[in-house]
Amino acid sequence: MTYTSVLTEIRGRVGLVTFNRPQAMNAFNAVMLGELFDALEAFDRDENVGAMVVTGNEKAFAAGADIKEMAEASPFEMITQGRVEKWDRIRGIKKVVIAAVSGWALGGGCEFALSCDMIVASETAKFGQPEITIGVIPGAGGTQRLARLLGKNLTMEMVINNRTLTAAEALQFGLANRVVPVERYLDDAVALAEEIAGRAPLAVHMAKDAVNAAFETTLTEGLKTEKRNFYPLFSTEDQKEGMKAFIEKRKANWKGK
Ligand code: DAK
Repeated sequence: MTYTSVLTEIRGRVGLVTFNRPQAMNAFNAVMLGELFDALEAFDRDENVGAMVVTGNEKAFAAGADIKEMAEASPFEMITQGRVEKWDRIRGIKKVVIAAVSGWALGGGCEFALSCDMIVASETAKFGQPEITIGVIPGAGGTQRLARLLGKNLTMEMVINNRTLTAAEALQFGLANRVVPVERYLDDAVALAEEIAGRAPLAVHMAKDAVNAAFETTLTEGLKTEKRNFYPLFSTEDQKEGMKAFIEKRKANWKGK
């Protein structure tokens, strides 16, 4: 598959997607958004890929949706162009996706990073929801995902008063998993993804699904999901291998079965 607005490569067992609209601070136009999810879904199906990383460049992860593209849109066009469905495609990805963020992660860029499973940030990363400054509000989950992560008051300040978070704040408030010097953020994200790609694939999938359930439902229902994901793993070869390897004091050899 040939893309123009994203670049793709496989490093080890990690599928890497790089936003490629530096002239527009990697703003998401329809083409880039479509290519992003096409690429992630292709990696999700690829047996050679165990986990994924999405990144931008040092100056901008992504500055949000392309304002020039949607400036004249009517509500009807916003709905019928399938934009909402496009953004939701991230929720269908089964393998782990890590956002490697440097520079600006604004609007939809911040929301996309929040939709990933983990965030590795450079010291220069800045997270914000500036939609209020252009007369709208976040539309790809920002109000909900930030409120769950940061609580109400800070989310209100970000969404209503364009408060941005520095990388240090993102780490402090649990939005970023780790913050590293700018020279290292991508390599560290890929190394983390490689580590995850080396784990038992079915267990990783069930774990991701169970953790995500915590944000969808009540504790009682979430605990049921956890059990539903836990027991079937005892029918896998990897569970037998993992526990045998522990007892025999050796490294497990995962098959993904
Ligand atoms: N859209 C289009 N172009 C953008 C852009 C954007 N979001 N951000 C930057 N650019 C372009 C600039 O227009 C400029 O292009 P030229 O003028 O050179 O042609 C180029 O990128 C360089 O930008 P600057 O000259 O502004 O660079 P600076 O370093 O001075 O500033 C900045 C960088 C990132 C702070 C600034 O560019 C900025 O504030 N950008 C806008 C950030 C923003 O407001 N983001 C929120 C966009 S609204 C939806 C779901 C989600 C969304 C929509 C719908 N559905 C489910 C339907 C999401 C909405 C948004 O994200």
